[in-house]
Amino acid sequence: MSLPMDIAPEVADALADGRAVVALESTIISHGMPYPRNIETARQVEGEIRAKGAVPATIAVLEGRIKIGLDDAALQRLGDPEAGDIAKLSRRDLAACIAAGGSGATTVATTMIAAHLAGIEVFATGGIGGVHKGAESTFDISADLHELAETPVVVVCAGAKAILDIPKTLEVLETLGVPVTSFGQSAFPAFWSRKHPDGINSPSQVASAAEIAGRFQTAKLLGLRGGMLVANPIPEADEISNDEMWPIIETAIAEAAAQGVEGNAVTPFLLQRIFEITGGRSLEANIALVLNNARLAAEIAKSLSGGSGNR
Ligand code: PSU
Ligand code: MN
Repeated sequence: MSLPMDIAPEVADALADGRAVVALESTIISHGMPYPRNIETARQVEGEIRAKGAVPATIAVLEGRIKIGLDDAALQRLGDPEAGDIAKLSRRDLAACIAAGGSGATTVATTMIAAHLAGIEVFATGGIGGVHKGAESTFDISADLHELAETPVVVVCAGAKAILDIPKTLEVLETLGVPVTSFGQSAFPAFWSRKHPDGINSPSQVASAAEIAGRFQTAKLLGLRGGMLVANPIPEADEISNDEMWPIIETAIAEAAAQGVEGNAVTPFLLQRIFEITGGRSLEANIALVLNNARLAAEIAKSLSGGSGNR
């Protein structure tokens, strides 16, 4: 039995030449943004990475095979609700989906697994999953956190989604020994906003992509297992203030609880409700921060590949 994985020729060539490649997830397409902006955004994110001289590799599972790099038809299949159901695949779901020949979108956790299998070291997303508010009774803690402790991939995000309990998320990352750093500021960013209202700081701060690459290479030399989390604040022009977001987040969480939403449906439900309550503004901010993360991830990938971009 061989590894059921197909690497797009453009990505395979770049990897063979040691050029910069950036992995991208697909849950954000299938379960994180409404159609058709989800597909437009996926293409735009790939475009930002190319403009920086790196090669994008969007990852998903289609008909039982891990796809590293998606064509237009695959993006349509993942993003268009009328094209059929797409599962949300976290670590526990991956082998079952592949063994059954199924299709699904990869979360941060499973995108890291697939990127590592393909030899990709850098991955850009929006916000990682984390410890949900009320986790002391629900135990809802994303598998993304454990994956960061296991799999050697640099994940660039805009912090944990502000629907989460960010202090508890940082505590769990500390317990798991995951290096966490903020880019260009001390505060740990809160996804739609550059700072958390309670002024929560990252355990460390970096000023350049080269510094991030240096830390990752050092961790590998030391034989430390796992990845790194880079928290890149949303650009100032695109942020939504905490004053505005916080009551909206509280409302969405209360609705989820009242409707008994649980398990892996919680995050998509909250994102959709916040989109509706903000009249679509949360989506514009989400797109802006993903594009911003893609640019930084491309710079990190170039640093790791010895500065060589797409020649
Ligand atoms: N970032 C976004 N939108 C998303 C997600 C991240 O901007 O939809 C997805 C990621 O795939 C992440 C997942 O891994 O939400 C977390 O889901 P859960 O809380 O069920 O682990
Ligand atoms: Mn969960």
